Amino acid sequence: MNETQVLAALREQTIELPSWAFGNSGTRFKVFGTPGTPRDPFEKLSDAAQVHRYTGIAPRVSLHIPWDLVDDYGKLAAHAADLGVTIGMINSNLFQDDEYKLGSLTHTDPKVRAKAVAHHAQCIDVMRATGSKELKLWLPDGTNYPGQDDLRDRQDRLAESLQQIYALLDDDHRLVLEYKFFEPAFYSTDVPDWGTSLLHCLALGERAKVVLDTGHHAPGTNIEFIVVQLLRQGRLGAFDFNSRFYADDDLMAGAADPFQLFRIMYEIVRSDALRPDSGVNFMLDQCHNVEDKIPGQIRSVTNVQQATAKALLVDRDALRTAQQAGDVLAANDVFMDAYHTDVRPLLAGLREEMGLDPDPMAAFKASGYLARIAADRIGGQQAGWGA
Ligand code: LRH
Ligand code: MN
Repeated sequence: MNETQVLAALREQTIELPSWAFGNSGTRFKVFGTPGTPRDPFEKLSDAAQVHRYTGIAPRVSLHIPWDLVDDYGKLAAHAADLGVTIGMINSNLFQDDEYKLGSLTHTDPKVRAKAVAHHAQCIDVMRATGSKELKLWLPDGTNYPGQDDLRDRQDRLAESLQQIYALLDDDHRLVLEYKFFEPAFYSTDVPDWGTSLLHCLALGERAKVVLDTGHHAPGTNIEFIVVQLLRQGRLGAFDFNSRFYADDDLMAGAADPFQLFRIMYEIVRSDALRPDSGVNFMLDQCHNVEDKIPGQIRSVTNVQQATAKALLVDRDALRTAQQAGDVLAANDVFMDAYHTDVRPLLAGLREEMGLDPDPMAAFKASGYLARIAADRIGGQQAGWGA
């Protein structure tokens, strides 16, 4: 790709933001509050719109139900439109109801499964009211001890429950199913890996795809290989980008392992899946436990953008020539050359072309927005996971 083509691809890139990243989050040890933290989904959208305002590539915000419950979703969608953003994926929540202690869609009790299915009917109503076309499922279901439940029966119950949810979708809706290898369950997880999610999606139908959360794999997993396999099947629906040093740390994308993010984005570019109509939704799924949330999202968006720019700069012809020749060092050198390229000047130029400040973080800091919300948002309950 020449520079014009690289810039054209970057100009089209969009990254979806998680509403919950703007609320308080933490660990079982502590959830720290922050002055100015949003108290409701309207304020979360206002903060998310700041990220789009300064990066130019974050025009959608994903909601989480019931964390983002409001009386009037039309009003929320109008508020989003006023801010220049739209509502993206609707995330269901199967991990905070007492009834789901031993499972939700996999529970032995049909009444509990029916409740979990009904929650998705509610989420689909939110999709209709906000114009969202994607229902995103992650279920914490699993067991903590061998023998606690029948692993095969749970899969059969899960398949049946997912079928019931899939049947509720409108024809232009998609269902994306996220996997995670452990936590909150510590012996078995019912959707632990890409293969299990893919099998359930294949059983459901064409509009069911897999969500790859970069923090949901066993250490040492070659995530970009999974990206290749899901793209080959046409079943990669979305990413939840974040980074980690140990487990599901939900740190800023590219912060812990920028090289991994580059390798993932290279496989996206190589399979021509960066295009807006590729059907792959690039989303962040993070928690800013100690850093300021809006700057944390700005940094994460620009980290993904940098990884994408480097991936677009890989000299594909030289790489293929070296690969075909079996020239291991030459091939790796071509790949690493792109990774070692400083793309910050290119991205600064792109932002200027887009009418933006070349340095989004500095521009946001200079706006005084953080001080304003800290002064304005007094009283009320700061938003969080409510766990
Ligand atoms: C589960 C998960 C899922 C969301 C939640 C906020 O670990 O990645 O995507 O529902 O985080
Ligand atoms: Mn996730």
